[in-house]
Order: sequence, then C-alpha cells, then structure tokens
Amino acid sequence: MNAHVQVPEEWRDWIARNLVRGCDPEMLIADMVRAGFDAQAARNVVSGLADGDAAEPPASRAYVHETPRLPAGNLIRTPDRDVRVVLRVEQPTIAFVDSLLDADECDELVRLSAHQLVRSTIVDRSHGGAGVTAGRTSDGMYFPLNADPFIARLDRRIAALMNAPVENGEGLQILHYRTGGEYAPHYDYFAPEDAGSRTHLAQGGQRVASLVIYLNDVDDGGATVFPLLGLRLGPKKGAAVYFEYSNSLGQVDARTLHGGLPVLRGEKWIATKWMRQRRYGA
Ligand code: PD2
Ligand code: ZN
Repeated sequence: MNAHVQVPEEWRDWIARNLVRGCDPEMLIADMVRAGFDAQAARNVVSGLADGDAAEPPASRAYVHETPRLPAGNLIRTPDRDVRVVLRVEQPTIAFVDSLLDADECDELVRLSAHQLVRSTIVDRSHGGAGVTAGRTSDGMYFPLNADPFIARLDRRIAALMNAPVENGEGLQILHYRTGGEYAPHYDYFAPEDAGSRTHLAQGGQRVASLVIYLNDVDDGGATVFPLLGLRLGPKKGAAVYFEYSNSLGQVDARTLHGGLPVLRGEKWIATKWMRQRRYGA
C-alpha cells in the first residue's frame, strides 16, 4: 500500500494541538509514518505548522470541538450536592442544570448584593477599558473569590460543576435587570484579534466557560438566548445555563453568541461565573 501524501484537516488539527502542548515534532512525524503517511509529506506539514500556523492560533480555521470540560452524566457531583443536567447541546457544549442553588441561597445572594450594585459595563475592543453601553442595561457587583464562608461554599460547588479549580474562576458576579433591562448578544471570551483583549488575557488567560445562574423567577421575558443556535433557556430560580467556548488551540467558538432578552415584566437577578484557562484569583 502506498503511503498517504495528503494530510487531512483532522490530522493537521492533531499536529497543531500536540505542538501547542510542546510535543517533539520528530515524534509526531514518526507517529504519522506509523499511521501510513509518507515521511516527507508528514515532515512538510509538521514543520509548516511548527514554524507559523501553530504559534498563531488558527483563528481563521473552523473551531475544533474538543472533549467537553463539563462532566458527563445526568447528575454532576459537587462537594455538597448532586446537580441534575436537564438539557445538553453537544457542539458547542451547552447545558441547563436544575437546582444548582436552593431558594434560600438565591435570596441570600440578592440580599447581600442589593445595596452594592453599580451600572454594568462592557470591555472596549480597542483599549480594553470598561464602558457603559445601551446594549447592557443591568447593575452589578462582584464577590471576591471565597469572600466569606457562604460565597466560598458556592465558589466550590460552581467550580466542581464547571470541572475547574476554584482559583481559575473570576469572582461571582451578581446582576440585576429592571423591567426593560437586557444584555444584547455578545461573546464572553476576549476576541484574540482585539488589542483591547491583551491586558485581560494576561491574567489567567482566556475565558473557557460561563455559568449564568438565575436567582429569581422572572414574571415575563429575560431568557438567555443563543441566536445562532435557535436556543432559548431559563430563567428559572436556582437553575443555571453553562456553556464552553475556547479550546487548547487558542481558538474561540463564535457559535456561542448569546444574550439576555429584555425583561418584559418584573425584574431579573442572576449570578455569573466566568472560568479562565489558568489561575485567575486568590
Ligand atoms: O442575563 C443573562 O441572561 C445573560 C446572558 C448572557 C448574562 C450574560 N450573558 C453575561 O453576564 O455574560
Ligand atoms: Zn454573556
């Protein structure tokens, strides 16, 4: 049988992923030859990716979906409760989980944060600073990681659900939307091509996953939407939507465009957790 000279896209992704992880290029070539590739063809592709393409994340290439970070199964174990997964989307990885917080915990987060809220901002794409915008009409605050025993317990439960170290998480954020309040469709990751992302990426790396926890039952409106997927979830007190959007190649998944629909009646309270690649907080 002749050795293959064409190297398919899946193999290029495999090479790029292993180069990013620091594998020896010669070992990758040897593996490819064993798998039936022509040695010169393997050498050309590996050295091409090692020289340029792998150093620069292949942002222009299709997002490579890797094994989900979210644990498998109907129930996800956390240190103090099992959390039921009631919906999963495979690609991108999205899940809706029930009873992550009980009603008292939701009420306590609202009570603790209500008098500390300030108008929410978004990251400016060119300089990375914070700016108020008509597309994000909520008020919010952050609890520092492990702020007190109550917050620390929630940080631990959330980190277990998100399958990441507590220290990789940004502080738990509480957001309050009045009637008419919304968060227009956006990405939670820092766009790799934006100058304004640099300072944010320097601490803890890219965001890898988000969790939006609903702290009240909204009278009408206020669902979380993924417009490119035709998906609308929540709000339901104590439940949460989880989603992942970056991989080990440094790519980000644009299919995770999402937003908080306008609150049509009543008000909406949520808590959000953004998880980073590496240690972010304390
Ligand atoms: O309020 C929401 O439902 C929502 C939706 C999407 C919040 C966020 N993103 C966020 O805070 O990033
Ligand atoms: Zn968001």
